[in-house]
Amino acid sequence: MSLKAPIASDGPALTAEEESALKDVEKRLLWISSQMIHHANNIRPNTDGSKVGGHQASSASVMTILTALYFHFLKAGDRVSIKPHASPAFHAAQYLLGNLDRRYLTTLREFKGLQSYPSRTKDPDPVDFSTGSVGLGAVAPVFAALASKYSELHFGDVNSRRFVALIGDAELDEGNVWETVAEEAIRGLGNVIWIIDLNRQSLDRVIPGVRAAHLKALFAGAGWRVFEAKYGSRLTAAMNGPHGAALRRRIDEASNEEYQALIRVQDGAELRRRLTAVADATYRKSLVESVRHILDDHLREVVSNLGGHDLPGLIDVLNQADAVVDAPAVVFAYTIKGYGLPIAGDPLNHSQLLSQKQMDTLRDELGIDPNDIWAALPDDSPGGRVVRSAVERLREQPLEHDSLLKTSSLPDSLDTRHPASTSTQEGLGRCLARIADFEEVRNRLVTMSPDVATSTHLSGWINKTGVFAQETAAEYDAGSPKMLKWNPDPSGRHIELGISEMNLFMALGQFGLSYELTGQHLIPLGTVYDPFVCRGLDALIYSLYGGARMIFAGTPAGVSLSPEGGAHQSTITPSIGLELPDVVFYEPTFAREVEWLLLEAMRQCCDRQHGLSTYLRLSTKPVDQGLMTEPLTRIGEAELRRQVIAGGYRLVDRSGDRGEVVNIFVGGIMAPEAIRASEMLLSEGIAANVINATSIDRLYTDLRVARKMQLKNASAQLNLGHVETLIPPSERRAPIVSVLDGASHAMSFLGGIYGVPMVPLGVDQFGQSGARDDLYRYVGIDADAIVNAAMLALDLVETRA
Ligand SMILES: Cc1ncc(C[n+]2csc(CCOP(=O)(O)OP(=O)(O)O)c2C)c(N)n1
Ligand SMILES: [Mg+2]
Repeated sequence: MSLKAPIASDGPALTAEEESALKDVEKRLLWISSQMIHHANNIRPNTDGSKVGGHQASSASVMTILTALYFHFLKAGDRVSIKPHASPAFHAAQYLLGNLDRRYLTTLREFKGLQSYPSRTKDPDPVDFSTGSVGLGAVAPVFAALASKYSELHFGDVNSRRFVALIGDAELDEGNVWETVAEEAIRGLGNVIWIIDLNRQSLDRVIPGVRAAHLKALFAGAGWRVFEAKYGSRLTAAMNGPHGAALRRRIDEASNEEYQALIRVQDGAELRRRLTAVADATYRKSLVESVRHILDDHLREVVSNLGGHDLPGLIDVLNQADAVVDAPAVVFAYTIKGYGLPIAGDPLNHSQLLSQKQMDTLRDELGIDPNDIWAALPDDSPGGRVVRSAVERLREQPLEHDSLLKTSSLPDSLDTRHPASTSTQEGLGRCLARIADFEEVRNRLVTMSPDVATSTHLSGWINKTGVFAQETAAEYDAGSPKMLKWNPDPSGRHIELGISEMNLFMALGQFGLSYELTGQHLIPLGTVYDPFVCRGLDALIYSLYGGARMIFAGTPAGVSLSPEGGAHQSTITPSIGLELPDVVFYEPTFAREVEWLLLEAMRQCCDRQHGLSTYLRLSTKPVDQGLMTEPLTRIGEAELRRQVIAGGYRLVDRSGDRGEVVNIFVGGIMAPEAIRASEMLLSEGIAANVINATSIDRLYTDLRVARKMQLKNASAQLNLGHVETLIPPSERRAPIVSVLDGASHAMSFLGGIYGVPMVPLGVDQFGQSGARDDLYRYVGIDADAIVNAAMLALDLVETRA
């Protein structure tokens, strides 16, 4: 492993006065964040006796780094992700910077107060990236940097600058981190800086072994530039002094556990004894010499003087990392968890809290006025002046022109021509190829896929808009005719990622926040094989939690993908789509529906206040588009379109037919089977309506909203929204059958709307290879199964009566 040789620092070195003023800021941050946690746990009345928590040690670990960042290094336009457990430290910094009202300092982890982990959407101060699930907040800025680079290359102007992540060292255990580090698409992003808070502690333990060297090698191997802030200036001076090489060897070779134990030894003489207790006599002699000039009282301070707590050294390394322009940079900042607190370096300090007595001592040590414990630094003090200049440096400049795509710029219709029989996946591909003709929309739409662009029908779009790369790729077979033009170039509008669904959803999320993070509005649309939505689920949840607006197609879905077999057949994804907040789930049947839904999904992405993300679950199953003609004529195009978006429509309306009534709700591409079943039932004298549930999510939301209204006001008129159109009053006692190429549970709420017997059909086992009809029969969602279910549903009504 070769570390990059130190290069001349780009920024000016820190003067002694600046260092002293920054130290004042650091001390104030340490106090305020520790006191915020102390207040939440020990002073604020605890109504239910549950543990509040708040991580004083994790916050203290990054105090020097945060000070260096916010009060020296960062500038306007920099976007920063903060490790989850440093939330109090982050809020303390925002308080000093004037971005957080003082009254919030006593509200950590309180309802409507400061969130336990930084939250973009719920914290009152400006959080760039939500964090909490370790590993995800680490990589978010990398994809935001890619969105920024993309925007810069397409629009020339962004208000973002550098993307910084402050990461706990145990976050590097998460596989998603390495999926991102190795991702080809992020290569060359010179404005990404990761700072690893290397305290060698996680939640339960001191991390064993010499992992730092291994981790550095992994980054370097992936093309990242690696820097370290290992030893502070006092320790470095001792290591460079007489016999200093022995001291360096002793500390370099100590295991993490031994080093943590050494720095906890309070008594200087005992620390000297343990530090020099090595077997080899010559080595021992040199060691004794190396620390002879350090007084017992100072020895602990010198031995624990790590680079992550040394402001001048840290700032110098940050400047070096900043000077890198051709690759992401990572800084390994060696720290002590709980630095500056009596719990420093204790292996069990993750959740430890200081006692009142310890807090009193800390307050006096840090020079805090006991009568004004929340005071910020006075404006006319050296620390106060540092804060004021930071405030100026961090003042944001909006872009000259608002980049938000207006909904009025979206075409009303795409007028795409679809074949007589086609699938929803092909429908999406054709619609996207058509959208490429609408310049304003094309400019803001960016597609992405984890190595499945062609197999999810993005080729038409790609042929018209190109593949994105930060630099033009060499073309080796120019001139030969090609079905697919794949010439990566900065003007391209499709981003091809490696096979990492985590990266896909992280990228979708950050591109989906591009308007907020870079000033340039982008509408990201991703395609992913539907079963692998689950593989990127954590990143999907993360992106939604952070407020991103995006569109993705899970395609192909279900056992309808018949010969492909069980490993590729999704079952539980409709429930995921239905249950996740801030995303609306659709499962269309016809290509026209796809067109309407796509335009609606884009409209939602333009609405930064109330818009939702959209999940389209699609299929490769060809469906006779003629089956839509009758409802189109009966309902009328504009109204049908409204109903498709609202969650469903009556695909087969038997209200004019005689006989017992049953309502068949069908999710997406099972519609042909449901229609066939309805015809079979009609010959038995049963009037089976087929309701195409384009969005079980929208229908369930209608139900929830109605019930909530009823809970508030029992006498209020029941309003079930669109459901009332789907089931007219005369049919509200009719039993229901639901059919889904997915787990049956997802639609099983429908019976509860009007309290009728219901038989849900779906795929409740893992799939397998086979012809489509064989599989439908096997799992029980074919027309015969639907007929049987309808009979049973009618029987249930009678039994009940
Ligand atoms: C995905 C995930 N798994 C588990 C946790 C629980 N957890 C919270 S902090 C932590 C250890 C973090 O260690 P590190 O990143 O080194 O931060 P430090 O506490 O040392 O500052 C764990 C396992 C989590 N927040 N997220
Ligand atoms: Mg740690």
